[in-house]
Order: sequence, then structure tokens, then C-alpha cells
Amino acid sequence: MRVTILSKLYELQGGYISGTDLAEELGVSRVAVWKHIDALKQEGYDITGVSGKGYTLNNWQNIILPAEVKQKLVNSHFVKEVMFYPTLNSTNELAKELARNNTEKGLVVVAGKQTAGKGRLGRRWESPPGGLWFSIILKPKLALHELSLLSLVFAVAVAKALDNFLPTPTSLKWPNDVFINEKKLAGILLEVSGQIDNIDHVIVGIGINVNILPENIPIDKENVTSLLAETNRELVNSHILAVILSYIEDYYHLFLQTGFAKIRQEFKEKCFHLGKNISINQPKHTITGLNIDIDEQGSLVLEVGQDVVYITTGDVKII
Ligand code: BT5
Repeated sequence: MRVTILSKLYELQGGYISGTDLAEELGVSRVAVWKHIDALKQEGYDITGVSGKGYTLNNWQNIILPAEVKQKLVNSHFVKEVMFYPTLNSTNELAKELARNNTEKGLVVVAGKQTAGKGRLGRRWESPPGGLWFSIILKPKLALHELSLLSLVFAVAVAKALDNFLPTPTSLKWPNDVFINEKKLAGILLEVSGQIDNIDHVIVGIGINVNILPENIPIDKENVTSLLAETNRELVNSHILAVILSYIEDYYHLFLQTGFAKIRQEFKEKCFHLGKNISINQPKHTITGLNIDIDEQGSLVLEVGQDVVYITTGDVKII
């Protein structure tokens, strides 16, 4: 019943429906409607009741109705289930817990906001309402050295999917940040569990600044952007999610079936620091050089004086 009420409010796209009409449509009492609305509010849905007008679901664009996303992906063999929570600490954390408890591959966990969103290397990922914060459980049969390539595969998939919504194309920063005009729009975090020669599962966490103004993301405004800032309009998160998931499915299968070669080429075409002088921080020092390639193993290749250096981890900065 709660899901039905939520869908009705969602369909109104910010419009109002009276408690009486809702009760009539659903064949329940007005008190029952009120109780369900109250429970939805407790769960974190932003619903207001205005006397004389009825109930409205605020910020409906940011809410994911799992059934709607699944319907958009009817032909997908990749997405098995979608779960949405108005608030979570981190979608990666919940996905990890579910994967440990034998949840099958293909589950997608989405949050309206995260209170402890995670970036790479223990960094924080700011996840206010309006963004698309989600994680996918995968169980690929891959060797450990192939897993680092997955990061680049998903980066290309997310960037290409987002190009459908943007006036200017996205670019990529190695290994997996999606940028526009040198400002970060989206980030990806891969977490792997299992033994070296026997991967149990991979959690792919993806964060995209959609309906958020950059000033509402508490990091340096110069370095961050959003779909709202780039397009000047609010987008519907469930639509973006469905498009991204279908690109991820295609690129993931392309990678599993044919390998990294074609995706590597696409990554290089989008990579904004290829051919430039960059510095990259390593645990004990910083390496500076000309970024001449991204190789078949997904490593960043730098020309440093007479030497060629292969980098497998670190943060790129353009000099
Ligand atoms: C990433 O880390 O870019 C990976 C971000 C993954 C987030 C998703 S959201 C769903 C899932 N659940 C999670 O808990 N995480 C994943 P990294 O490359 O380490 O970048 C982190 C850095 O980006 C921070 O140190 C900030 O400088 C910057 N940053 C933080 N929040 C940001 C945001 N919303 N937009 C742009 N930049 C941000």
C-alpha cells in the first residue's frame, strides 16, 4: 500500500492529491492514508500536506521507484533488483553487507542521500540530496589483475551515458573520474572481496552530481560541477539511472567478451590529461612527467626524463 501511495504521488510530478481522492482510489479510509503518509515521512520521503490541496511529494525527481527503473530495463539480464532508501550511510556498505549474505549479482542499491559516502583511499564523498548515489553487486570471474581494468571500463560507460544529457561531452581523469571542463561530475569506487585467485564479489559504487548546485557540495567550488549546473535544468534521476545501467551492462559485457582493447581506445579519447605534463602522488613521493599512454593493463604511462614509468595507482594533477 505504501509503495502504491508513493507511486501515485510520484506520478503527479509535484502535483497534489487530496487524502479523500487517495483513499477512494485505493479503497481504504482517509485515516489509513494518513498513517501510510506518516510512515513514508518517517522513512525520509519529503511529503507535505496542504489544507484544501492535499498531499505532494517534494523533489520527486530525486526519488527512485525500483519498479519504474526495472520497467525501463525489461530486456536487461544484468539488473536483477533495485532497492531505494531515502537515506543511507553508504550504498557501498549496504551492498557489501548484502553480498556477504549471499545476495546474488545484479542487485542495485540506491540512496537519496548518504551520510558517510566514501571515496577512494578513505576519502569522503559528499552526497547531499539531489545526487545519484548507487552501488551494484557483481560477481565476475576475473583474475585480480583484470579487476583494475574494470574501473576504467565503468568510467567509460558512465561518461558515455552522461553525454546523452549534456551539451558538452564529458572527459575522464585516470583512473575513473568523470569531468566536464576540468570539474568533477562523478566518481567511481570499486571494492573487491575474496581471495587473490578467487574473487567473491565486486561492489561498484557510483556517485553523480545531478540535481545539486555546486555550492551545496562542501568542497572547493572551482573543482566540482553537476548536471544541473551544466544544463540549467533538473533531470529525473530514475531516467538517468536506467540509462547508466544499460551502458554499464553493454560495456561490462563488451569487456568480458572481447577484452579491454576497444574500451582502452575510448578511454584514451576522453582522457583530458593524455599528452600533457602531469604529476602523480605516490605513497612516498610525487612523480612528474609527460603522460604518453594508458597501456593494455590500464596503467598510466609517463615519460620521465629518459625513462618510461608505469603507474598503477595515485591521483593525477595537470601541471
Ligand atoms: C571517488 O573517490 O571519486 C569515488 C566516489 C564514489 C562515490 C560513490 S556514491 C555511491 C557509492 N557509495 C559510496 O559510499 N561511495 C560510492 P576519489 O577519487 O577518492 O574522490 C574523492 C574526492 O572527490 C574528495 O576528496 C573530494 O575532493 C572530491 N569530492 C567529494 N565529494 C564530491 C562530489 N560530490 N562531487 C565532486 N567531487 C567530490
